[in-house]
Amino acid sequence: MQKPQAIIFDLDGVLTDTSEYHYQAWKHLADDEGIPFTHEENDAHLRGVGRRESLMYLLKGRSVSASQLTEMMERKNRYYNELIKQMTPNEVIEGGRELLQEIRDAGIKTAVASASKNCMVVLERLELVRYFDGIADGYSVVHGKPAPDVFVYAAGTVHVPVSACLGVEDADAGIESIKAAGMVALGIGPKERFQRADKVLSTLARHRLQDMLD
Ligand code: B16
Ligand code: MG
Repeated sequence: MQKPQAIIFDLDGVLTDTSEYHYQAWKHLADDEGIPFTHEENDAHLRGVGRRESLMYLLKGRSVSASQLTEMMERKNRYYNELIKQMTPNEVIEGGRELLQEIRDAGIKTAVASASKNCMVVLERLELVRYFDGIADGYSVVHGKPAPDVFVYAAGTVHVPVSACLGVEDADAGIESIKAAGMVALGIGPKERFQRADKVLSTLARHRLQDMLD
């Protein structure tokens, strides 16, 4: 592809493996409630999906009141925060910092487009904030992935038209969001996970800018 003017990164599962922490927090809640829940289900149904939608999947049709729903979302978030408060800058993917610096040195803008309301905490724990020209997170837009809004918002933060942006995502819902925004999409993970990615890499670790563009 042509050199993009901006590269917009999803956070969880792309720049760091917080997706495992999200899984552990959901698993804790599922165990509390006596609901069976596996790693495979997490990968297939919850990856990159917002908090409320994730809980709706986890409940598997059990009927609960609105206040119970809120309490469960808060409980999962407490469990997740317990896990991420231990994070250190070592949990950035291998070579991630160097890759972000290389992108910036090439004159390409960098932004984050995360569904997470904990995005800033994670970026701060990882000491990554200074590598981004713009940040869009779970507080930035109303409609989450697969709606295009968070990627469009992120492009706006760096003043680059969507057609000149490359979006990077580990979740199929995120790839749908990138394509709906009118961007080129790079999927991170196994090829079978993605329906509409323009290119797929199994991981972003140990890669250079050129590997993302070839
Ligand atoms: P929170 P991303 C997503 O972040 C996660 O992949 C997903 O597992 C999580 O449910 C969602 O954020 C909401 O997160 O509960 O922290 O607000 O992959 O878009 O960076
Ligand atoms: Mg993700």
